[in-house]
Amino acid sequence: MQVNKEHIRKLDYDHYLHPFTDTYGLKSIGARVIVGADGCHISDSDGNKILDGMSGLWCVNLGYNQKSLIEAATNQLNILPFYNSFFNTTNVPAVTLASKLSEVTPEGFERIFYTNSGSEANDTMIRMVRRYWDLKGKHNKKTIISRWNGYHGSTIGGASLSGMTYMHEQGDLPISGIVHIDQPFQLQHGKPGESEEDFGLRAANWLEEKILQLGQDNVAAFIGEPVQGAGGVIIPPKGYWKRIQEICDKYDILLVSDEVICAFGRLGTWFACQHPHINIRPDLIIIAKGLTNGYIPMGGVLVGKRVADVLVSQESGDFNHGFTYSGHPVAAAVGIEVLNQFKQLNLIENLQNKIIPYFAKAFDSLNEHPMVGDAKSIGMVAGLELYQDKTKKQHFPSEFGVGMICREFCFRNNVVMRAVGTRMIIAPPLVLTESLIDELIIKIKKSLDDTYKYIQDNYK
Ligand code: PXG
Repeated sequence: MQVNKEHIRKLDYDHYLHPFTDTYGLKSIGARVIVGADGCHISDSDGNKILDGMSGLWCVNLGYNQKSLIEAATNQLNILPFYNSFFNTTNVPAVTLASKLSEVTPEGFERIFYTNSGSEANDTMIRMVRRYWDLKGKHNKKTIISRWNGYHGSTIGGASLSGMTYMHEQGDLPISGIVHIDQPFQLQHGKPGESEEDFGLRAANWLEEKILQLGQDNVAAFIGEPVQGAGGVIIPPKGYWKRIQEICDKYDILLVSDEVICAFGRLGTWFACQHPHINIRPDLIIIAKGLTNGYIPMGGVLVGKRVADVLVSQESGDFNHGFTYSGHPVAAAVGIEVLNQFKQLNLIENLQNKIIPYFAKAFDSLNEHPMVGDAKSIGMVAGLELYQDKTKKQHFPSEFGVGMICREFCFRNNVVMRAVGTRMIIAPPLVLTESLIDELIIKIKKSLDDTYKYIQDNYK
């Protein structure tokens, strides 16, 4: 597609306020204009074909140009482009998707509340767990515990649950009734000589300490991402989630698994809570992104039996919550086709048997780079640390902005990688082939080399 880049950039600056962006700063750089996509690559207005190591934004798991998804949306637009699910009405795709989801969800998950995004799903979750405890007659059980550096969205509720202080600083957040504990990140919080298991136990016990401090009768739920995504791909230590589950059981706290990134095969299982390294029995699962392959917005709260039974009981009455587009028929039609594609492509088995082991080995090889340490993956998500001295695990001074330098070189080398501080992370499409994994790793290595050289030339 031919576009006049400078014209688009001017309109962009004049009219479009981007998410999480310093608009003034963007003016001098100019936004990168993405004009098309094919398979696992995106293309920009300069004609570059860029391997998308971030699946759009953790969502285009089946890649771009999936004809069957496009047809599903187009057909549904012709049949019924919209109708709401309020006032005792429903629509066929929303019902069909809900029932098909229940075939792949963990046992006990038969119901979904639809939203349009992960943030809305988490806001829904806050209202739902508080409503649950009210209906149980435990009116003080309102506080939700989450984690510093977790990410749960950008609405008032989602941003409050998120543990990003730079978000809290804007808009007087968090709202009341949301508190945080530290993240289970051994590189940050581990003690010298501490084993992974010991750290996992110690980090999980921060939840128990917080519950005891607040009083168990005041705590409604604990929410966490099985593997933290936006915070920098923080893979939890062994034993962490097992202990979290025990604590939630012991103190009668609902467990919420935020799988907006980690569901739909990202870890190699349908849902992240089913992965052997996580292995939890959540009460609620938050989904979005991969549900519709990012082609059209949709999210939801998967509601487990314990909460569902109370919400749908004869005594409970209306749940006064919902969105115009809850259960949007076009989004639901795409969601159904995503599930079909997973089955047709035999994706989960293919990931487990072939692609994930290949990806894990390839990503691990990045540890050989002089600037890289702690390169680690789980399923199809991975992160590494950029070190000034990797033997001492010493980082570059933060003013170097080493992550941002590396991200820019990645773009120049036609691969998308995301920078989080000194961490570089990827979550490539799940339909990546072995040869595309090779392409990905070659491009990442070149970008690391370029970053290394740039720093040596400029900061000695
Ligand atoms: N929960 C999790 C775990 C997420 O990763 C949300 C909720 C919110 O979803 P919506 O659809 O409202 O954006 C997310 C979203 C990043 C980045 O920079 C990550 C997300 C969103 C935007 C940027 O890595 N995750």
